[in-house]
Amino acid sequence: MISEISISRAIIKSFLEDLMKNLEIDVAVVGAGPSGLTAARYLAKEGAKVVVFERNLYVGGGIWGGGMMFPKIVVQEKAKDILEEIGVNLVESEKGYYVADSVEVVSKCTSATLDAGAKIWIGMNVEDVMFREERDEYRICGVVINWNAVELAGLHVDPLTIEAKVVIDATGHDATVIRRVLEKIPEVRGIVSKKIGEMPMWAEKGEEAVVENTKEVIPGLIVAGMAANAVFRSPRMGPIFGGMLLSGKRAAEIALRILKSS
Ligand code: 48F
Repeated sequence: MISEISISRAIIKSFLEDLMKNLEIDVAVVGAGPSGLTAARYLAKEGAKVVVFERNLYVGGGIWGGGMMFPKIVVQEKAKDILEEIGVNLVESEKGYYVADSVEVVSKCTSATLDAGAKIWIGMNVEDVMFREERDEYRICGVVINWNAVELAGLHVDPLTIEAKVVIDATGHDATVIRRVLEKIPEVRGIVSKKIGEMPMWAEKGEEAVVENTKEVIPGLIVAGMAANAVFRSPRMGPIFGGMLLSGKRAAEIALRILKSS
């Protein structure tokens, strides 16, 4: 006999336990695209307590669609080990251009991130951040979350909060977290571009820039992936993903340094 109530109890109990255990974490990664998943994997591997918040009901961000919905992505030599170490098959198409199946990339990146010990919560929108003012400086110290369904329905429902020592904005082209911070705290505008949004396509420049732009822009807040190029007005690069993976790895290294010094 199958009891509907036992099924409900299992789900409610298990997720509430997850929530309760993760009200205070080391790193909140916002966005489960290539940069966010990679950052979370490397952080969790080093023992950090990490949750990835993804507003869609699915992970992977822009990986699935490959190039114009041809489900393939390209990575270059310098990033290929990030995929190879989790078992993604890469085929050299032309010298230095490695192609992978986009569904395989999403699946293996996700599974490796979970296996490393990170939590991934879907359907959850990060609508704001928590901050404190210390010694004339603003520090970001957590995320403000709500069900994305609430946002989409336009309902007035107050959110809940998760305290995090570091927040990584890996929200892609929209750069939603840093955008919200700058709307509310215009004083920090001086450190990033006045206008947020990436420049048109220039793959080589965009790929270099996305790694350089991955940094702590406000104490406690790191930008990674396409969000980093949007903040610093660097070019887009289309379906080459090495920069996204390297940016995620770099975001993890920066976050680990912050965690060690805190
Ligand atoms: O867009 P996305 O894949 O970001 P990324 O890691 O990678 C960019 C590439 O996919 C591609 C590219 C490569 O050449 O340019 O575009 O920088 O993933 C971002 C994820 O963040 C989620 C969004 O649904 C997507 O899955 N997201 C955005 N805002 C929020 C969010 C938010 N406020 N709360 C939760 N999730």
